[in-house]
Amino acid sequence: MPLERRSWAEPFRIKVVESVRLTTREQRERAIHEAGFNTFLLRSADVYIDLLTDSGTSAMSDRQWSAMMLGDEAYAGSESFYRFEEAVRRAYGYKHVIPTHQGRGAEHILSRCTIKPGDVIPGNMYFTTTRLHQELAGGRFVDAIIDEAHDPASLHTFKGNFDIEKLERVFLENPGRVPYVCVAATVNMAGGQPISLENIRSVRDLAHRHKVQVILDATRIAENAYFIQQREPGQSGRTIAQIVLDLCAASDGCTMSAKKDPLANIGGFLAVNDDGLAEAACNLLVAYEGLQTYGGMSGRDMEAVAVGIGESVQDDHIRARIGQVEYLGEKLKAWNIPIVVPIGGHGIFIDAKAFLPHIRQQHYPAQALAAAIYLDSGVRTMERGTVSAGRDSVTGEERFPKLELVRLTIPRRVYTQAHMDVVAESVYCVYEEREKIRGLEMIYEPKLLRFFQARFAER
Ligand code: P70
Repeated sequence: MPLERRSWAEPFRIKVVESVRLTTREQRERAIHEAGFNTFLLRSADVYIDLLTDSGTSAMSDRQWSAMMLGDEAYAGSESFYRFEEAVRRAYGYKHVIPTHQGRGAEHILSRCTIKPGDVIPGNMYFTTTRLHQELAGGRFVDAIIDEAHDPASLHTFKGNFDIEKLERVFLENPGRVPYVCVAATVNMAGGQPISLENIRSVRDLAHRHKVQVILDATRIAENAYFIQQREPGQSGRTIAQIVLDLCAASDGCTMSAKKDPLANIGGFLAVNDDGLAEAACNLLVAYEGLQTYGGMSGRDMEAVAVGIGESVQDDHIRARIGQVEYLGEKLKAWNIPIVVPIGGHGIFIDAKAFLPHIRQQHYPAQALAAAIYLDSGVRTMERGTVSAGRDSVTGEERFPKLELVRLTIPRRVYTQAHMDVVAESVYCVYEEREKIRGLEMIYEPKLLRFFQARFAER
């Protein structure tokens, strides 16, 4: 009998391994109490499978490691910068490439160069560091994503799309006060959801009619391109590399965290077409990041990013990367565990409100669930709900987002299918015992990006 479907496997074999530590329940009890129920404050030695983030946690290839030996550590005019610049231009197509130490460095420089106090920056859902830099520059973020993005159960195929009417309203209500539109591909806080090519082109057309620039957050653009290839009419025969170039061509520039898609452990850049903006950015760069030929990265870092960018837009790579995320998501779905659907690009997002209906949002259900999963198995995940949303920058009130999520983020090329099975089974066991999980109260709250350092106690 012919097989219904043939399996696929990762397009690599493993050359180096790193041991991980299994812990006992008592050790984990102690660790999570010492960490104030915040998975950011755990020591990695106490973590078995680390799904906190896909940021800077990729396994580099043999080619990346060997390129690092070629790092030119000259303070000025490093050869590594020129290879980095060439790789960025080839993959993304922008004219000017401004290196930064990571994504938020690029966000800082961009915000400082473009935003005046009182300005408004529309985007397809907020991201924590992006919005913070917009606010620190005196701007205000306005969400213009489609309503479906805020509904974990909506099966819309492009939940990262802008609502073009909402966006137009922002332009009409704030004439001359919109420096740029911030377009994320994919949308992290919505669950790694993609924007379609058609939608970003409409955004570009509308923005340009209002003389407003479009800046991409290209951090996970190859993953976005994969969903376009799979789902958007007319795109299935095209390569990821071609679609990535099309996405960039629909914008005037981008910020990038090279710690995600580009498969590096550190690095980033701002890339723009406008000569004046590039000049202003290079000026600020020397104050905050470093010279325009390193921007906070070492020569070897730039080599690793340059090679990683090339690998990140290969079809085989991205199919296996997102295929692994889907494998985990399908297992959880089969057990009726409430997750954000469609399954996103960089991780599985558990709907903590649906998972823990007995915990009110004021008592941080997603934070409590992340701690409970760690206690069960040593799997580390991240809260993406009320704690991450923080307080309103004007009123100081806590924001209660519709999406109260726990993110199981899959590092690229790091874990195996067996690891995914262990993770899925842990979430299943926690789900079986969910009534026992208690809400939390915050006993220490930092002022900026509170989720990184906040501490909690059980209620
Ligand atoms: C994550 C990481 C970083 C990120 C991102 C998007 C769409 C910009 C950046 C900043 C790390 C992180 C950051 C804040 C809170 C939690 C975790 N996302 N845009 O795990 O880039 O980290 O290089 O400065 O996702 O999602 P960088």
